[in-house]
Amino acid sequence: MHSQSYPITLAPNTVAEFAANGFVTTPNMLNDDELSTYANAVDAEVAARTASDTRSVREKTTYEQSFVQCMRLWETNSVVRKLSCHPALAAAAAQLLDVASVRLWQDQALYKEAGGRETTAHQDETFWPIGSAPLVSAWIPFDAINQHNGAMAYVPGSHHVGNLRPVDITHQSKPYDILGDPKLNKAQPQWVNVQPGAVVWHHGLTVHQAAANNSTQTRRVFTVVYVASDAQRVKSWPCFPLDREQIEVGQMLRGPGLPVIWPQPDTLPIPPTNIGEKSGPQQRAQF
Ligand SMILES: O=C(O)CCC(=O)C(=O)O
Repeated sequence: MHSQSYPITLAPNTVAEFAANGFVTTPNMLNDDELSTYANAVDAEVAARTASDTRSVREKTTYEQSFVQCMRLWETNSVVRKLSCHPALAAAAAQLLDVASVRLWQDQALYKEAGGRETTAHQDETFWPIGSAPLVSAWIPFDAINQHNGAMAYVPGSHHVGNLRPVDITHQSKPYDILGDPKLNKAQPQWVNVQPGAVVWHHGLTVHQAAANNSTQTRRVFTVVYVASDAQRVKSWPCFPLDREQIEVGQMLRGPGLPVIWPQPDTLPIPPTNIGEKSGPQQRAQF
């Protein structure tokens, strides 16, 4: 058992809902001051990283039309670092996964521009060589989001079916129609409207998608992905956060790029020095 008490203890029915459905919303996780501080910091970081990109949505690739994706902001922005390592969120992740300790797997801004297309249905964890290690994403909206401006939809219980075929969400090849996978037994995705301050959590194997943004404003979302601290690499295929730490197949995750954030460390983690281009918007399709 961990020795730190949780900053926010989740209600048993929240944990049970996540275990049953593979997604759950937790309201009031961030107050208004925190939200505006973090939203401003993420806005600034996204603006800096995309400053030289003057293309309109229509001029972008199919994948880029789903969102502007900027990854590992915690490594380059000390304010965003506080959000990515937020103890209440990391502790909530540990409670949902029912593990004593979690690491930061990645963070990212997913800004769906006005007119941006839908996000193709997929499972996250099939993209990464860590098998089915306990993994959960916090989807943190900075604005109210509904089906009109890019809400997410989740297939209830789909995390129980295990790793399905990876979906090429970049559309460089025809994406696998995961919603038609026989293992899902025609289960339909459920749309989730969300207010700023809330967090929507989804399990690494929950099938999910997002609606197009038919509004005139950018849909601003930040996500933090947490993985059980004792997860191991199980495949050798390239994966930036594992390769950077020289983690081989069969070895446990470790290193400054994959810091333990629950239990809360004494000080904020110090990011790795070899950030490179992989922390910028060039780092695509590594959901
Ligand atoms: O926000 C989106 O459009 C997609 C998000 C997503 O797929 C995820 O957070 O895993």
